Amino acid sequence: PKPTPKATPKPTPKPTPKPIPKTTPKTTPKTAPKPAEPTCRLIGKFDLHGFLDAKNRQLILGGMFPLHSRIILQNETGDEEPKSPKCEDFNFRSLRWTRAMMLAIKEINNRKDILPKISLGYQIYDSCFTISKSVECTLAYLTGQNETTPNFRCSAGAPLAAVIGAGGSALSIATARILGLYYFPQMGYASSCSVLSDKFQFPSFHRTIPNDDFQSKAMAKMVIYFGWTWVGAIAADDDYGKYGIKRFKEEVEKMGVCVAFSLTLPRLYNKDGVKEIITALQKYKGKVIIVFSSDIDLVPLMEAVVESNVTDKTWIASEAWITSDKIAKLEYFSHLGGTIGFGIRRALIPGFEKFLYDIHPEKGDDELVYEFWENAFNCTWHSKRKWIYTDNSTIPKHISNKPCTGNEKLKDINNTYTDVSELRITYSVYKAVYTVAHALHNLDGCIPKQGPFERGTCASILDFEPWQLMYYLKHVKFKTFADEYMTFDEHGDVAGYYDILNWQVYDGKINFVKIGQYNGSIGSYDLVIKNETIFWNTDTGKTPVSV
Ligand code: TCR
Repeated sequence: PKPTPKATPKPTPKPTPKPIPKTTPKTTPKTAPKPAEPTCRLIGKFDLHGFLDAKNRQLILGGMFPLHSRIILQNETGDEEPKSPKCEDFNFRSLRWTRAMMLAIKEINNRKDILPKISLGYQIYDSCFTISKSVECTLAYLTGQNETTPNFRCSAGAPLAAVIGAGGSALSIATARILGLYYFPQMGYASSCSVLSDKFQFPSFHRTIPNDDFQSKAMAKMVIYFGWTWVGAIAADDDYGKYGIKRFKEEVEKMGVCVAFSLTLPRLYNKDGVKEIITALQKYKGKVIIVFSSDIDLVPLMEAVVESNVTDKTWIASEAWITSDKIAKLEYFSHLGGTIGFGIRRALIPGFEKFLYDIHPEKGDDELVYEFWENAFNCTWHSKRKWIYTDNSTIPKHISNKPCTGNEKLKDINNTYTDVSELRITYSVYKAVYTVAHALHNLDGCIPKQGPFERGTCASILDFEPWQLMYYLKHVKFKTFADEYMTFDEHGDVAGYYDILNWQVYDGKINFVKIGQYNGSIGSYDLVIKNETIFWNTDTGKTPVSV
């Protein structure tokens, strides 16, 4: 059974008019909730209150990005008040994604042709790459827990129109289960797992990244194309890895290819788990290894590959690590050079580079920028630590004691944050914001009596129900600045297009050279590879033979 609404969409289930009540600890039911430390770190808020006329025509977009890669639990024992985990390991790449959301919003606000009478603001949270934080943030959106956020239905303040995120599939799956209850619009920019296409489970989820089914199929076709008959497979221990590899196996096995081994990367770093994989790799005589994983989860394995000198393998990469600077390092090139993988559509966003450089902690944009600066320049803002950092101003071990002066220049360092050569997920974030904006614009342009809802009614831009915006999201159609046509199929999915990339070294760095493409929506000529442009990291320099 599909809950797909027709001309008069009915919410499934009906949006609850009441906000979710804030939880109060059972033991102290009468005390008012204390002004708790923020559980979900608000890393960016752009609220136009005050700038606008009294009518206050503004809407907020929520955003969730993994600005840190791990959480540290704050409760050692089970017999104390639960505290929200802290986050560590700053992620420069996702700060770039976050900035793409900010730029898109800024552009839309300046444009006369999209939502001319509405100002968009944003409310961005750090998911810390974990499910628990993402769920916490989702609840914060729905309840307005972080006080600045109005309840999403509260028309007195700025209503929350949609949530962009939550990042990886496991996080989006968890958050989509909650947002789906309210039929609340969610736009994924990096969640590619095939299960998210199931609208019975995730009725309000849409995404601007293709469903991984295309990628698994493309990988299988590539294996056949190169004539490999045996391959090894490694998957991250999350929905992305498991489903990606599962579909890949189904596809290749249909065509008579054997999967020699299929191993799972340990979820939390664990030496034995990594060692087990290394042993399997050392024993394996075959050459071709397929890896479906995010870069963060893959780092420990690739470090071990280099350390234990596993060579003579050709790595096939899924989209999440093919262009990652965490793995594509020059020091690893003798082991990982020649890697082939898939990248989603790329586009150079006009003005983005300038916008990226236009960041400085003392500009007062956001507290997070202090942390970014410390990590980028390996220095410490001694004066700021005490009042900005919630961790009692302790200086993380990896950061030097050298004071930050504020005169450091981003141009002087090589940082993935300012690298605009591979804007793929970044472009996907940008598209996600534009998609919501176009849907809102169409909602606003509804002609009374000719509207899509009961008896031709329209929704009002400042007081609509989440399911009403869902209607417009489902029917959105527009062209991006890069001439890409954006529209969704009935599963909330976009067309499956990938560039096929190959790691080659020149000019003293690793380059991701396009050696072909895969277009899942055209028939038999879907996979195109230019053999002569490939760099193979094999003894002969030729295509490896898999047995
Ligand atoms: N889908 C992955 C997460 C992910 C990602 C990335 C993470 C993708 N691409 C790039 C970091 C960098 C693709 C998922 O979980 O669905």
